[in-house]
Amino acid sequence: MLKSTPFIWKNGELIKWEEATTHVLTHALHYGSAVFEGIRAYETDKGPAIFRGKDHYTRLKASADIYQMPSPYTGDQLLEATKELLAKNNLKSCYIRPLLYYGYGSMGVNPAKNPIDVIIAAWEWGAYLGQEALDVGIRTTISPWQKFSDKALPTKAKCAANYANSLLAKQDALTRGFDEALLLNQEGFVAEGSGENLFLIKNKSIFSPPSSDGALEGITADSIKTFIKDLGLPFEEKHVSKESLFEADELFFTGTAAEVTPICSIDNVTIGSGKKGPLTHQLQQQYFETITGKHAKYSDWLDFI
Ligand code: PPE
Repeated sequence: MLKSTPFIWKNGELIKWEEATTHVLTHALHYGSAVFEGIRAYETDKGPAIFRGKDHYTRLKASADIYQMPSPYTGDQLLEATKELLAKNNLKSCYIRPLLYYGYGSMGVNPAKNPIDVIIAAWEWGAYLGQEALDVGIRTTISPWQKFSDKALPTKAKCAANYANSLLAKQDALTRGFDEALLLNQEGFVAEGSGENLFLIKNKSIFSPPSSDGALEGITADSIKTFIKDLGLPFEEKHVSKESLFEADELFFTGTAAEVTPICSIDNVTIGSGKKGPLTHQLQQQYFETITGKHAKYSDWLDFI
């Protein structure tokens, strides 16, 4: 169960969590006509800070634009609203879910006659795949569900509808006793996890699939790529074949929710040492230090409440 908080922000106001309900004929509930973000805030020595809030709200705007949803609020307004929400809820370390959706008013696929509602909810949410996942790593499987092509749905937009594909893959993985799914695209290259981007390490070089292979342009992945560049490590964006996965020295997932999660096996085949690898460990540590404000170099990424 979600750990509720006193308030949720909706259309410019703070309302009670229990009262943040919606009509059953809300358009988004029927047609997936919603775009959203997942953001985290962490406790730092200078108080709670939202990690890369501006970038998340920029991506929300981009998702909305792709679907021609005019947002009633600017990114800056939503970031301010997020700060107010966290302060009023007295939240320190938490997950933040902004959602822009077509509300109640008319049925039928055409969304245009519905109002656009905006909510921001925040609550305490620990490790997405469990603490052990971060320490030891997770067991993954290659999904029988293919990642949809960007010719079918824009993979760049974080649209609720995309997550039907993720849900099928995740559900299947869990049913078969794995922790998470890896989705391949139509060409057979790795796109991403059900809610994470993938990184591969081979002979001390780091690789990640291009977004054109069906991956969301992850903000966590972008932070990791920045660390890689600043540390002077070799990095290349390239197609990741299924075969190359099994030959990898290390594999890890990134995501706001999943943070930096090592992968220790795929379909019961051990990857590398079968434990968190040294480069994964280094980048994970750098990520945790950065989000908790321990690297002045990346302080621009933090918005204090
Ligand atoms: N790919 C997908 C499909 C995805 O959903 C996410 C985030 C990422 C990659 C990583 O993106 P970023 O968070 O910007 O690094 N998934 C969000 C939702 C997870 C959920 O179960 O809900 C998240 O991590 O917040």
